[in-house]
Amino acid sequence: MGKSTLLNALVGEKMSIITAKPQTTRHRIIGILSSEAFQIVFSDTPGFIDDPAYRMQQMMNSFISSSFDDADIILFVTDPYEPLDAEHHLIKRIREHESPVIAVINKTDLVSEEEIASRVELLRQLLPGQSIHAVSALKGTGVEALLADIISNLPEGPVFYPKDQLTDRPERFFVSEIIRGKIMELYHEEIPYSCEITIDQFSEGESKSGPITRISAIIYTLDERKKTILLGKGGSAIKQLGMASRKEIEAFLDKRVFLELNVKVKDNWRNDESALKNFGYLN
Ligand SMILES: Nc1nc2c(ncn2[C@@H]2O[C@H](COP(=O)(O)OP(=O)(O)OP(=O)(O)O)[C@@H](O)[C@H]2O)c(=O)[nH]1
Ligand SMILES: [Mg+2]
Repeated sequence: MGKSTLLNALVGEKMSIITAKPQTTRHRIIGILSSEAFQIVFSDTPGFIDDPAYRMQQMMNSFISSSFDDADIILFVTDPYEPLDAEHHLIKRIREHESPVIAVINKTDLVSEEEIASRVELLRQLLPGQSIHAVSALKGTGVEALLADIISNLPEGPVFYPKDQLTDRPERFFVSEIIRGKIMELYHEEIPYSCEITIDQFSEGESKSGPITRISAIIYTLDERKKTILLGKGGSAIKQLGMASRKEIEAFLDKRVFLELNVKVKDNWRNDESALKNFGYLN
């Protein structure tokens, strides 16, 4: 659908990780856009999972529910390919909800004007009276107009965050997300879905060539076989992961980084309450 791509485009920062694989976003990620006149707190969420297979996926769905509960405006992000009808879970849920809804048809760079028009018509029928925007989050088309519509629908209220604050999560969360995003890009099949990352060291230090941020991360996976795949022959895969991650972390922090990755097995972590707490899915 491109929810995270849209969040990044609206906030103007590379905040939420984007990959071609489904279920990339696992948490509710907040991006804050402030000006003299307004403050918008955007929540990026996971995509809805019809049939959660383990506790982590249930928690992912729960982040959508909590966003529904808190939101003043709901952005329903869809694309020209998603099957949509009156029975669609989110359409039903949105129709029951009181907040204004803005339906966003994303990825319009991939289809013809006619296809966009028929999609707009379909959404008009499914969500009568709500505004509809056709955008390309990737190219930026229509994002300004969407933002203007969001601003015009904002309720009056107090400012929640300092004007220069972009998110509510610490740097180390984004560092772990960058590593997870690289795992999603570099590994296949079930590997990306078997992994979770924690950061066990994040400290500013000195090296011969100047200041350096030392980061050590643990990649948890489900079993020894997956650990072997993550490491690769002679450690070649993990080395590639480390290099790709470090490059992106350096760009994100705007600092030189020394990154160490360790792989550990944590059996069934996706159903394990204490592991899920530790990984930030449960309070
Ligand atoms: N052509 C095109 N591709 C897009 C656009 N927006 C997003 N994409 C691509 O669609 C894929 C998924 O984008 P994401 O932003 O990660 O989608 P998401 O809805 O956040 O996905 P999950 O977090 O997995 O639920 C990526 O490969 C993006 O580059 C767009 O406007 N046009
Ligand atoms: Mg996402």
